[in-house]
Amino acid sequence: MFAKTLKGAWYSLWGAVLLLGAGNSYADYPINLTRGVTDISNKVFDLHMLIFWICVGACVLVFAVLIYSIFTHRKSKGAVAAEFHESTTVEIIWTTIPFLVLVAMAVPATTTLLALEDTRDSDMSIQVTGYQWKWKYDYLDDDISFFSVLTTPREQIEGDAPKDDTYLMDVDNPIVVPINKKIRFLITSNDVIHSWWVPALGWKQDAVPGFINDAWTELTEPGTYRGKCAELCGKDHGFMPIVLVAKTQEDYDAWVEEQKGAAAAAADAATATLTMDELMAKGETAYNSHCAACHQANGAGIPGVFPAIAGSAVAIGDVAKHIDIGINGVPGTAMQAFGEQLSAVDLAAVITYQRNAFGNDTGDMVQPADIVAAK
Ligand code: HEC
Ligand SMILES: [Cu+2]
Repeated sequence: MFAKTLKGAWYSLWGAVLLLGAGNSYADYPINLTRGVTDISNKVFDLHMLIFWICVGACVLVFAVLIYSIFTHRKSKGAVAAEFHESTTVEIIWTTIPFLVLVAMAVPATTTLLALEDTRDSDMSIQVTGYQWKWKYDYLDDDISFFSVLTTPREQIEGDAPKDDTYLMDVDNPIVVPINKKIRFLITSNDVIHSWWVPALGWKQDAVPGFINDAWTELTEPGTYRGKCAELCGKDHGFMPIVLVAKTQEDYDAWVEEQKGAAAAAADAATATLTMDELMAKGETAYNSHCAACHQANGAGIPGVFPAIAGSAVAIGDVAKHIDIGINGVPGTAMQAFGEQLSAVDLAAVITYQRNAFGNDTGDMVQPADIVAAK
């Protein structure tokens, strides 16, 4: 019985060793913490290594003494147990040494933690808001605001198309920041708890409804850094990636101008009149990015959780009611207010799409102007 257990233990040990070895052979799948790309992420990495080596040192020392004692003072050699019960000297030694080790660890840990939390003297602030299941970025100094939504095509998710390298890690509008600027993030949520995490920055921060947590970063290299929501936040938790693009100041300024132009263009577009085909095409795209997570790509919903759009009393009934739900949502439910999230054009298109797809052949068209009027 014992021999059997022992054999089992050996197999498990070798299994674990083999697994670790296998993990190591993937170049981009390291076992250790990664260094990241910022000064802070490097500080965090160095702290981690320092504590790790202190632990290794303590472990080696303790086991060396233990093994030495067991071996040298064994019974067969006639060892007699020493009596040092209630020895003040021993008690002082084994209290002082661990205490000093802990202090030695607390100093660098506190220094790093304070640096991580120090959001003073930032050059710009971006508010990050988690939504089920997307992120919203508000540039508080520049009056830019947009949502960032997963763009991985449904076919890849459902296994009908090969997956790209950035599978589930692509969004329509990445968060763009300049390099060499201290950026303060104000992180919060609109519904449930999310967590904003880009590993290369060296930290993650919870997004809690009703609270604002802050964090900061300063990047030095232009590039694209990816992350995702790190808090289990509902059905599509794994579908709210983060793409952060760092640009040189010059490119960043150009991007800011572009965003302001895009806002003006959206305001112009809100007065246009679209054809049924245009509305349906735009509507399908908007539906798949913003509505299909809950109402499903085929409009069937998930019974008992998310109502079907196919044959829905709202989608084939009164248009005004449909527009109202689109703009204001249904308070207290997962049905969000899309009035702020989507442009008038996209909202008009998606409502037209819902009224004419999935067998809802109402023939109704909703124009951007109808949305503007309803707001
Ligand atoms: C996070 C999940 C979620 C997303 C995303 C979502 N909805 Fe909903 N939707 C709901 C829920 C839940 C309800 C039911 C609300 C209630 O209890 O009345 C609902 C109800 C509706 C209804 C009324 C259906 C009926 O028969 O009562 C319409 C219309 C609708 N949503 C349109 C949309 C549109 C348009 C979008 C995308 C722009 C969208 N929804 C995205 C969750 C969602
Ligand atoms: Cu989330």
